[in-house]
Amino acid sequence: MTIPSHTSVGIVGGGPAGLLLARLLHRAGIDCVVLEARDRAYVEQRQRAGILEQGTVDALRSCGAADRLDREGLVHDGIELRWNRRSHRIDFPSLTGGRRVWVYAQTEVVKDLIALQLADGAPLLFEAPVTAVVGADTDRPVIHYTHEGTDRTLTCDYVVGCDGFHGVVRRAIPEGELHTAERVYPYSWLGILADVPPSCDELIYAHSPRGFALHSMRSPSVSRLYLQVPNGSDPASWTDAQIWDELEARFAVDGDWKLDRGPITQRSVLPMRSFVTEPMRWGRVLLAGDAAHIVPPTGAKGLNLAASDVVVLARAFAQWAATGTNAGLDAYSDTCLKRIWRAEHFSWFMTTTLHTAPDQSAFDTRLQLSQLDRIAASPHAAAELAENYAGLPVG
Ligand code: RFL
Ligand code: PHB
Repeated sequence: MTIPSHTSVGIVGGGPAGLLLARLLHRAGIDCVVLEARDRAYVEQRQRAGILEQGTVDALRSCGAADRLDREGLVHDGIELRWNRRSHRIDFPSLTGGRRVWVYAQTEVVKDLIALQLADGAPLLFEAPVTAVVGADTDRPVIHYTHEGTDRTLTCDYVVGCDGFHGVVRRAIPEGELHTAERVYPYSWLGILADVPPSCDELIYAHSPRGFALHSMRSPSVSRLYLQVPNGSDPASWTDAQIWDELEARFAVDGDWKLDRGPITQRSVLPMRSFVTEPMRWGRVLLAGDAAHIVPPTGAKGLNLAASDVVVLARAFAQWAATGTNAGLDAYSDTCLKRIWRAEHFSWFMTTTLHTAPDQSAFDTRLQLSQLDRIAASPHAAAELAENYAGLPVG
């Protein structure tokens, strides 16, 4: 493959944000190059999110990347909340005017987008770590990267940092220009993948005196489950039986529900953080997805926010390419931040309502239980949760 030395849009990072942006730009006839630090297998295997909102599914469909999603994705019309050994179902379509979500793993979205990109898309380079972006305030920002042992440069009209929370593009923006807001939570998740059919038809979010637990799934034969654990926990310090016992204790509910066990094939501990950097554009450098914001995973928003950022951005680039106007690019940051802050609030709300903090008082717990009771008692409170979870329209 010939690697160009100039492109319209240089995309740093081949995660969901970078890959979807590349696909949308390709469809709009705008040339771009994607530079990804890791190898293809690593990017395709990285276990992360599992829930797609309607807006994300619409975006994937709009660029021809949803064939397998439409065949294999599991449509979910609700979630179950558990607390005090009780259970309450939140029905999305009736509470949101018809919205629903899809269970389709981020790994699968990424595989689908990579396959399309390599088949007929713009150049996508793996093992091409970007070391720096210079000239954000000039007409021709330059990406410095290495590939096959050689230092290279890519000159761009615009650079988009889709390089995640630990990426380098954010550093191209002078420190004084960026404002960040952050919260680090005093607990983490131990996530497992298990070869066992899910013990539920819909996801279960459980509040318990022993801490939070979540039952999700990857397919009709693979379950994905999470346990709240202390920060710094070593995933290897738990035996499989201890993990299943703890999950069973936290999901305990009156009635005859049972948690089926199976071989655990993967486990990892993920810390939880809220983070927003503003603005998301400076000069000719723009940030999208986790490079600009992080949410704790309790609201299932991370991947969906990344997708909505790049939908807005792709529209702005299409307007710029067609008419030369920067209006969409100028509005990008403000447009996205409205949705981002809504998702930040919702993710914080779900996290702090369902988890038990190390210093939690009896008062804090009673507030959590009162809030959960309110959601069960009031269609208005339930609708507030459902609208946020199922996702607001991309705008
Ligand atoms: P990604 O997926 O982190 O992709 C960024 C890509 O950029 C590459 N990169 C570079 N490439 C070139 N040069 C450099 N210098 C580079 N530096 C980095 C990286 O290798 C990577 O491929 O960000 P993106 O595209 O914005 O997508 C966002 C989503 O991945 C993220 O919001 C969610 O997965 C968040 N998240 C979860 N969300 C959920 O809704 N549910 C979950 O269960 C869930 N689990 C998770 C998660 C995020 C995690 N991270 C980031 C620590 C579990 C983890 C471990
Ligand atoms: C997942 O399936 O990995 C998942 C689902 C919902 C969440 C977080 C993670 O809130």
